[in-house]
Amino acid sequence: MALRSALMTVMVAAAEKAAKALKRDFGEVEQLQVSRKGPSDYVSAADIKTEKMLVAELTKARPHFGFVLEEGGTIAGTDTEHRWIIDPIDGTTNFLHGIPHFAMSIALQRGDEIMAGVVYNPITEDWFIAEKGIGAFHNNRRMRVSARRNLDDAVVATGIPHKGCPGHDVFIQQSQRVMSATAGIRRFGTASLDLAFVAAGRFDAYWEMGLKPWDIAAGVLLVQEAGGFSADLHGPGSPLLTGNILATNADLHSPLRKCILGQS
Ligand code: LIP
Repeated sequence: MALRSALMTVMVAAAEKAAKALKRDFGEVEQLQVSRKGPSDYVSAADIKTEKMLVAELTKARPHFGFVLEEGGTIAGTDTEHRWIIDPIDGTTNFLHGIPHFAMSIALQRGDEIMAGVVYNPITEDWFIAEKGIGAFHNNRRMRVSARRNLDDAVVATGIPHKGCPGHDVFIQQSQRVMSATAGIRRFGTASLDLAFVAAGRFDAYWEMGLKPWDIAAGVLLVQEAGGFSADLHGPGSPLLTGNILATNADLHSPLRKCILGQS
């Protein structure tokens, strides 16, 4: 990246530092695939270790900001306006299975607004970054959401509720409608990268239900700064609060929403 703000420099440096250990851990997980016990304890340790490193680095740079963490919960800062929202390994199931499609997701929130976001896949070394009002970038290139206008041509990413989570029946009905109206559905397993791919114009849209703020906080800003928008799937609420998201360009939003929800 050619020009970076001081804030983005801090976020990228923290991710770079934590990525070194995470890459080694991923290498280890790849080795452990063939063992009968599997690498799951190892992966939760990697998750916690990465989060601790990110917290330590970000605290060094901005000592008063709070945190909303996937693993460590909420930590109040003395600056109550600013908080980091972090998923150290988004796409844990992929990581666990040695699939190199996962990311660190780091967002900075001020009040209710996401001001900056970094989604970084340390294996492919893909950086997706955005700052409010400045734009969204994939490595050094500015991102734009896709310009497709017809559902027929759209490739739509989604997420399937995990075993034990509610919504399997609803999801099957939704995907049945989407698969007969679009060019295809993709399920890659990492919400932050799904949103980054919408921002990059690779996916025309993405929807998922039951997400947590750390899965989508950075990605929502990537899409917004790339000219698209994210909304709650069902109504006016913020997807960061409801966990149900539809992210796409302005043309596809309404027809796709109606299609997903089965409204004529
Ligand atoms: C996961 C997401 C994935 C979604 C899962 C889960 P985790 O995050 O990125 O796309 O389908 O429900 O939220 O748990 O790997 O950090």
